Amino acid sequence: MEKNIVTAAINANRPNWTTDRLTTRIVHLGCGAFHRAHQALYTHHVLEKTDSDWGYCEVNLMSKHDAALIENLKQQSMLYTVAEKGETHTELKIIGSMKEALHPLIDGVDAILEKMASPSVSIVSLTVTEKGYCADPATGKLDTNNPLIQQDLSTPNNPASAIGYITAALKRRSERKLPPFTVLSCDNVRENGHVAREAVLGLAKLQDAELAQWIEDNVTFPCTMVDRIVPAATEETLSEIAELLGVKDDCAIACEPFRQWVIEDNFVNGRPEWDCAGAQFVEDVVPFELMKLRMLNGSHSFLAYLGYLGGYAHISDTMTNPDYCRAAHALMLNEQAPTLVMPEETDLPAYANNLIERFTNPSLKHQTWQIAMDGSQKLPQRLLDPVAWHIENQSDYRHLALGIAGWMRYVAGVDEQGQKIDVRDPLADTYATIYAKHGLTVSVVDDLLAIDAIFGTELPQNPHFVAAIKSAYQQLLDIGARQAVAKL
Ligand code: CS2
Repeated sequence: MEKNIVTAAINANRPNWTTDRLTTRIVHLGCGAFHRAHQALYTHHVLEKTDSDWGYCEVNLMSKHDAALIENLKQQSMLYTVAEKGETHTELKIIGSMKEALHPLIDGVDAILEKMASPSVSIVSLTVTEKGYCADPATGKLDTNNPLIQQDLSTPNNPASAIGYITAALKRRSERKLPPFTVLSCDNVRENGHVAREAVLGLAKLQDAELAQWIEDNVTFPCTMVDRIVPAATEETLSEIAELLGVKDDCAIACEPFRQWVIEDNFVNGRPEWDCAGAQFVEDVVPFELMKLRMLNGSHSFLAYLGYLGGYAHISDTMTNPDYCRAAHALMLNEQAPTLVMPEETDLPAYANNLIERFTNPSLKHQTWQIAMDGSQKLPQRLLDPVAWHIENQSDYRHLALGIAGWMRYVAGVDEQGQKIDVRDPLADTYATIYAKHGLTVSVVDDLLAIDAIFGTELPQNPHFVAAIKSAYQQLLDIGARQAVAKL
């Protein structure tokens, strides 16, 4: 039976339109928590404020779990709730920007490619996480050894990766003489548009030179900076929202009130007026991306590894410890801010203060374990690029060094109390092999630094860097994370 959360909800802002108003003009790959609370919500606010008809076809490519979400959305007439949780007040919004949804396990691969190739579609956007780009994290180039890319290459009409889907759909459009779509990356990857372009063109070149040329000539890949803290939903979140809403919504998501979206205005086939909903269109997004990746995400990773090791389950818990709070602030202002070149009016100290406030929000249960995931994909842009800057400028980077050592200690897979850590990372097996050889000793550092997909080739050659990481790692072994953070 279809569940009508709009009529059942007792306590929420709700759309006064139905999906009939919408045309699928955007296909979104990766209908996870972040997308539901970010781009889909911006597009919903555009629908509220204008006579727009821009709607989404949501696509999840990966797991069975994702397929369940797609089924649930359909059950709920493509409506779901976003709970914006401030320190004391929660605002519920029912989001009405989704028109339809597809999953390869339910609808088949071809249905998705056809949707992406359909004339009404003008944008294909993505939130597929860092590893979804199948690129080498250190260089940003397509990793042709990635098993998903291997499948894309052997069966281009039955792709596996998001990059493979985009390339195959663009091929159909070029063959049918249809206009291209814009590829809009919304992931936390430095120069995300350029990485998406590298990956799509890299794959197309290996498949079909003519297609690669058509993509080069016709498709744009704007960069974006996306920001909103959206913890993965738990049963607890869902029941809390159900209580407020008056009905159970299996697709609901909770997040902070803050949101930001800075977009390079480079669309080949039209776009919604996202500026009406508070997005900022600029010529060059890269400085904003770097600011956010280094100041927000960099300190998030620092707090996640050292916080988890220190026994804290959530970011807001770590922030109750004044040493962690002070260290996060110092990391942002003393070691990340100086590496940035921002437009004149940017106030980085105010940005840092605001981040500290956002991290402190006790009603957001953002797990340190969740942020600790996929460190191999996150470390380069969050902590290693800034270290390279400090080495060049001969300045102090002890917070960054402790953050990197914290990651190394975390991937040991056992915490300071000897309990198992569930390490989730595409390179988890590599870490396990290294730790099996060395155990919890400082000698692991050399082998971890030798993973060039993360560290590249230059940093591990720098004796000062190696010494700094070894000393921070040894300190974690000797006195533990809480004391090491206190001593910074
Ligand atoms: C976090 C981000 O999980 C993580 O790695 O740092 O998801 C972070 O919450 C968002 O980028 C905030 O915009």
